[in-house]
Amino acid sequence: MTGDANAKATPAKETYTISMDSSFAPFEYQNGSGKYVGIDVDIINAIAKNQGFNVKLTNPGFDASLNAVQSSQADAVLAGMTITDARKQIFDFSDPYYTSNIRLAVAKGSKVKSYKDLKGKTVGAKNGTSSYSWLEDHAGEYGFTVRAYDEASTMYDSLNSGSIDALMDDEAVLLYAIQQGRNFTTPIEGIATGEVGFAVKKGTNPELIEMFNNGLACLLYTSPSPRDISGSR
Ligand code: ASN
Repeated sequence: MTGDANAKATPAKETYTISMDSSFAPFEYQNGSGKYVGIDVDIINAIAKNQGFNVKLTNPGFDASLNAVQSSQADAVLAGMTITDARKQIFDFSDPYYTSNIRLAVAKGSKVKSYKDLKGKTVGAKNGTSSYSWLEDHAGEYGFTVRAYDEASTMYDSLNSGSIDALMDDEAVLLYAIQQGRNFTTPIEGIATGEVGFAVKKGTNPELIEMFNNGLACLLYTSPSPRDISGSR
């Protein structure tokens, strides 16, 4: 961790636009009244409050968020984004705030018990994600076809209706979906994809990364109780 819990960087603009996934519970998702809530929402609101900057949150989806930041339509991505060497070529990342696995899900009762059982089958993943890259890298080896989705709810519904045979997503998100009633199982262990961070377009908004790191350090090391960092619900 590089942040200083006692330091404050100076915002370079009035309001920063933070782009997020559209359907990625429990990190960002719409509650019953259509308001976006979740871990990423809580984290950025708490950090902005702690560091004294304003945020506007938008939820176009994961791949759309990467594009929005690359084209300078948004200042940063906060969407459970894995820190990878390939991404480091085009983004600057904050200190990590989470460690992630990706994992395969199939419908309950499916005969798929290993990657080998995916031969001839169709597996979904969201465009631009680490799950999508993993599937692309292994499609030849196991003989499956990859289907790309813009967002998760259509993909989850496709698995439910049987129009795809399996899907891959972040493990925590999958397990949460199952806990919330999705009729899926995860027959194979997750694959470690590493740490997750907040990202800006490479070479831009350095003060935003500094404020994120300082605020994160403050939340992790000095926050008296988790109740103080929620409040967005
Ligand atoms: N964990 C995914 C990735 O880093 C991001 C996401 O699905 N929101 O590729």
